[in-house]
Amino acid sequence: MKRLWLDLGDLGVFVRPAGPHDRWQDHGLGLLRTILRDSGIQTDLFSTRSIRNWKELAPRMAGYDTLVMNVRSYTYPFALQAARIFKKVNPKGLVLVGGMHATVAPDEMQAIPEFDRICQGPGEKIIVDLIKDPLAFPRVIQATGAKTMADWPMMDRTLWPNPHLDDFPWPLEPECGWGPGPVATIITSRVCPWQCVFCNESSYIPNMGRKSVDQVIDELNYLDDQFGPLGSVVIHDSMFFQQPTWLREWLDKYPRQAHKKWPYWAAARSDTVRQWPELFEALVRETNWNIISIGFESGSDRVLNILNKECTAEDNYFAIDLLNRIGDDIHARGYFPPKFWANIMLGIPGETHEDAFDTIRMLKRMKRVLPSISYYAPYPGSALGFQLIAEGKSRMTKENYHRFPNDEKVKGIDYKFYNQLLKGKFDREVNAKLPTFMREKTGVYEDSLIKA
Ligand code: B12
Ligand code: SF4
Repeated sequence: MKRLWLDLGDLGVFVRPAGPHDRWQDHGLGLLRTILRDSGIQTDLFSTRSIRNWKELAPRMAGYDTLVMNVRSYTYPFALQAARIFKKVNPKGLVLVGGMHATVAPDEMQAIPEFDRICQGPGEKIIVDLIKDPLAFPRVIQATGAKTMADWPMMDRTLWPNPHLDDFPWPLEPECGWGPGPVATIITSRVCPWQCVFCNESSYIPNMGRKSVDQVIDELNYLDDQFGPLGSVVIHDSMFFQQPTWLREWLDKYPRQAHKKWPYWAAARSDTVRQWPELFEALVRETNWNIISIGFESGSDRVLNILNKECTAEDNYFAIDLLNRIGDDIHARGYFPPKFWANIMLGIPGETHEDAFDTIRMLKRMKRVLPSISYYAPYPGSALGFQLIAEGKSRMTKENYHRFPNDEKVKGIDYKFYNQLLKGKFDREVNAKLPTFMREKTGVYEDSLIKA
C-alpha cells in the first residue's frame, strides 16, 4: 500500500517569498501522522505549497493507492483540485478526507465523487483503522475524539513538510514579526466555549480537556533541546486566557521550569481581561506574554451585539487602557512593552458608517498595536455564516473560499466605503469625536487588512 498525505496551502509559498502565516505548519496533519507512524503505518508526504502550478502535482501523485488530506474551508478548493488530479493519475486510488470542512460542510463534499471517504470530527481515534481499511467504513463517517488533549502523543514535527528554505528553521517555524525565530507553535486547549456568531467553533468541535501545564512546558523544553535554541512561542489556542486554575499554574511554573521565559503570542477576550485583571497583568508581566491577541472586532455595542460577542465596547476600552498602562510602565523600566494583536472586523451585515468610525476610534486608543483587520467572511460552521449562505448573501462560493484581503465576501456591503475608510479618507469624521491627543495617529490601516 502506498499512501500519500497531501499538505494543503497556497501554491508556491514554500518556493518563493511568502507571508509567514501562509507558512505555518498544520497541527492536524502533524498529530495524525505521528499517530499513524506510532502504529507502524507509513505515509509519504507532499505539499501543494511546494509547487508553483497544478501541472506539477500529477507526477508527485503517480503510483499511490491512497490520498489523505486535512481540509479546512479555506483549503477546500485545493483539496478538490488535488482529488481530481489524483483520480486521473490513479483511477483505482482512494481519496480520504477529514478536517474542519468535512465537519461543517459535508454536503459540499458528498457531491464530489472523487472524495471516497469523508470523516467528520476529530480523527485521532479513527485514523489508523480508516487508513488500514477504508472500505470497511461508510462514505461519510462521524468520528469521536480523545476526552483530553493529554491523551494525544507529543507531535513529531519532523513529520511536517520541510520547505528546505534558508529562512525556514524546520521543524520549527519562521518568525512572523511577533517574536524572534525560530518559533514553536503549540496548542494547549481546544475549544473556545463562547458562541460568537461568526465563529462559535464549540458548536462543531467537541470540547476536550486541556493539556497539562507540565506537558506544555516539557514539549517546549524538548523542542529547545532538539531543534533550538527557540526564539519565541505562538500559542495557537483559539482562547488561551480561559480556565483561571490552569492559568495560575502556568503563571507559577512557566517562569521557573521553562529553559527560558520565551516571549509568546496568545489569545484573550476583553471581558475576561476585565473579569480577571490581576491574573492578566501578572501573566503579561511575569510570563513574558508580549503579544496579546484580542478579538475586539468592533468599537460599537450595536455591532458587538449583532456578533453575539458578549463583550461590550466598555470591556474593550478596559482591556486597552490596562495594557496601555502596563506597557507604559514596562517601557519606563527600559524593557520592550507588550503589544496587542488586535483582531478587527469590518463589513459586518447591519454595521453603519458611524459604527465603523467607532471601530477606528477604538484602534486609535491602543498605544501599541499590530492591527489585524479583516472584512467579515461568512464561513460555514458559524451561525451567521450558515444564515447568510442560506439567504444567498454569501459571495464565498466553494470555488473561492480561498480569498484575498480585499475580496467582497457578502452581498450588499459597501466595500468601497470600507476601502476608503482604511485609506484614512474619513479621518475628519473619525477624529471629530476624539479628544485632541488621540487625533495624532493617521488613521490609515489599509496595510493591516488580512486574508479572512
Ligand atoms: C492554528 C489555526 C490557524 C493557523 C493555520 C496554521 C495551519 N497551517 O494549519 C492560521 C493562524 C494561519 C489560521 C488562519 C486562518 N484561520 Co484558522 N485556525 C487555527 C486553529 C486555532 C487551530 C487549528 C489546529 O491546529 N487545530 C488542532 C488540530 C489538531 O485540529 P485539526 O487540524 O482540525 O485536525 C483534527 C480534525 O480536523 C481531524 N482531521 C484533520 N485532518 C483529518 C484527515 C482525516 C483523514 C481524518 C479522518 C481526520 C482529520 O483530526 C484532527 C485531530 O482531531 C483553528 C481552531 C481550532 N480550534 O481548530 C482555526 C480555524 C481552523 N481557522 C479558521 C479560519 C476561518 C481561519 C482564517 C480564515 C481567519 C480566521 N478567522 O482566523 C485564516 C485563514 C488562513 C488562510 N490561509 O487563508 C476556522 C476554519 C473554519 C472552517 N470552516 O474551516 C477555524 C476553525 C477557527 C474558527 N472557528 O473560525 N488558522
Ligand atoms: S471569536 Fe474568539 S471568543 Fe468568539 S467563539 Fe471564536 S475563538 Fe471564541
